[in-house]
Amino acid sequence: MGGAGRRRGGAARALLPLLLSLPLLLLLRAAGPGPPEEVTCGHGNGGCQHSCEDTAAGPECSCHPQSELHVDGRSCPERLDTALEVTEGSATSVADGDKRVKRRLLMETCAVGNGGCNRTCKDTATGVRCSCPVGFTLQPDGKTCRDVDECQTRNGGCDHVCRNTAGSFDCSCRKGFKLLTDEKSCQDVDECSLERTCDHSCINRPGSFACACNAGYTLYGFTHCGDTDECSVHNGGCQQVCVNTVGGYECQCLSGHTLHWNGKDCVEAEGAVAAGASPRVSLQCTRSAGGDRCSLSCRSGIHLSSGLQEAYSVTCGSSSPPRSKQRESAGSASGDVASVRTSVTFKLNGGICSLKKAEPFPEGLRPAPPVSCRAGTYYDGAQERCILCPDGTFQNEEGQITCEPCPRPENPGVQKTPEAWNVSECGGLCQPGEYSADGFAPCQLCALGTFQPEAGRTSCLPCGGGLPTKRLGATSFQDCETRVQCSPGHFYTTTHRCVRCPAGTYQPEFGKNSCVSCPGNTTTDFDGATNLTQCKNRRCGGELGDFTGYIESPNYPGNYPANAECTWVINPPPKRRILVVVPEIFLPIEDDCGDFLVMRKTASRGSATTYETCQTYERPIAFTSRSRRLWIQFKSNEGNSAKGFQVPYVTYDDARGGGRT
Ligand SMILES: [Ca+2]
Ligand SMILES: [Ca+2]
Ligand SMILES: [Ca+2]
Repeated sequence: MGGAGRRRGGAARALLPLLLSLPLLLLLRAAGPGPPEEVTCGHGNGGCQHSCEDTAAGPECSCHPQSELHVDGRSCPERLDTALEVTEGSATSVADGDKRVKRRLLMETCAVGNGGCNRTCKDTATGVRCSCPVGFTLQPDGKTCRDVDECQTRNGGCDHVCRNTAGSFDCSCRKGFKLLTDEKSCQDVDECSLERTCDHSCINRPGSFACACNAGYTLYGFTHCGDTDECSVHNGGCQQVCVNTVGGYECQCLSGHTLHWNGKDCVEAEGAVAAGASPRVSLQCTRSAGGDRCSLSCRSGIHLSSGLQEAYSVTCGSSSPPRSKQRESAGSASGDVASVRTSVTFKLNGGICSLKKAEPFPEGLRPAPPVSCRAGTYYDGAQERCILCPDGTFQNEEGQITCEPCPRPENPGVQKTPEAWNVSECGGLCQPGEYSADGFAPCQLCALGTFQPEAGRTSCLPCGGGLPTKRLGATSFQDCETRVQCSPGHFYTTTHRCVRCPAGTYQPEFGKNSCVSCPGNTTTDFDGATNLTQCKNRRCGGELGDFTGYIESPNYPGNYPANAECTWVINPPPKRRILVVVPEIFLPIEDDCGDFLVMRKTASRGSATTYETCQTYERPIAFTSRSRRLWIQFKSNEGNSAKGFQVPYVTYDDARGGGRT
């Protein structure tokens, strides 16, 4: 009430000069007795406080608009304040309307119930005034504040997502973009600038990225490159021996034969071997319990490299130096040996030696380069455009970065076509479905019961099992009239059955007679795989670095394999503690927590546990380990799989010194 009291006192003070002037005016009136004197406006304003007008009955007073003529007919008290002060004295003489005015003036102040204002209240000469903070608007009632939905106007200025909040709004960006410091603009994340994004090449794209592998490698798990086992399908197209190597493969020929210029066929050696010719290789296989025993003889150096599981790759001779990345087994031997004879056990697919050509990139997984160059051209990174294949080269695939050299005919008179999009355009080559003694025209169609998918070949492949073809000149095994149509995940055998692709291989297509080996060190969880994504790297676990490192689920960021069991140990140096960040973790939601990640002090279940989850969390969390060392385990069951996790950690100096151990 202090405010109201002051207000009333203020009004009284304003009236004071008027009240003081009243006795003087009354005095003037009282001086009236005696001889009647002519009173006019020209004399003392006729006694009027404001305006005076001479009439027949004498001067008539009136007041300025803000004032009201007093009952004395002369003075002009201020209209509003007069009413107020008068009502103070004699409540019975005022109208009800005046009561309301009084209540408003006396009671409605910011001190009482915030003046009815929703947010900010301010006293003014004409009453309270409500206002709202930034982000709110005052409603028509003059009191209530309501949030402004900024997102309704031009999306709040946000590039991507606008989310309205009380009094404000938030911009956010779609996955693969980051919010800039203006908190509105979104910019693509350049994943390629980060370490470990791709094994080989990385291609940044707006909102995403793609990985690509060097020739001879197959992309798996989205970012990894594993050697393509070209020999797993159609024997790599080799007529006799196919030798898979890391990043490539090689066709070789048996004793008495030399490799044809097409690198795949073998031709009978005539007379003496020309100087500098390909090293001759002799491979003879015999069936015995558990597999085929092969006897190999080479003229010069031999390189052995262990392959997948029980399979072994054999490279003979010195025509191509062993690749630096090639793993050599303990039994490898190399040197200037005139003739090496060794015995090697090969892993063979269902006893079939001749397999189909691999398709390293299934549809949809193959990454495209920034500019997709058509067949017959290649992408020049320096010029950033597509260039026609130069004379004597060809390119039969889109979006490549090189052109392949055309094969050289033994007859140099055969001309070559520039800008070739297919090896068969190099000039004079036999087309797919054809063959000739040297691979060049004139060519013959493949006989019934045989097919040839490649150009420039000297022979055709048999359908096997006595199967016929519908026509001459067949180009693929699908032209062979099989007795059943095999579905993906199966291959056709010479016994006319469809057999599930063995573990470690897959087949995405119908009607094939082979399965494709998984790339690199990957394998499938089960047999009958239909897709390259079912090839997974199972490697995981181990002792981790002292200061910094990361753990990731096997095959990350591809789905992790079934029945995985990985154990890591972080053992920091004395007086250091472990800080772990889990940016996100993807585990399928299962009732029984079949797949889980746990971090605790030791392998013992009762030891101090820092982290344990069997669920997906997409929001990042960071925590300090409860124990000085960490034992980390990830286990998956046979059920659903998911992307898993990549969890970085650092160890830091624990300044406090003490703490749990
Ligand atoms: Ca808002
Ligand atoms: Ca990107
Ligand atoms: Ca290879």
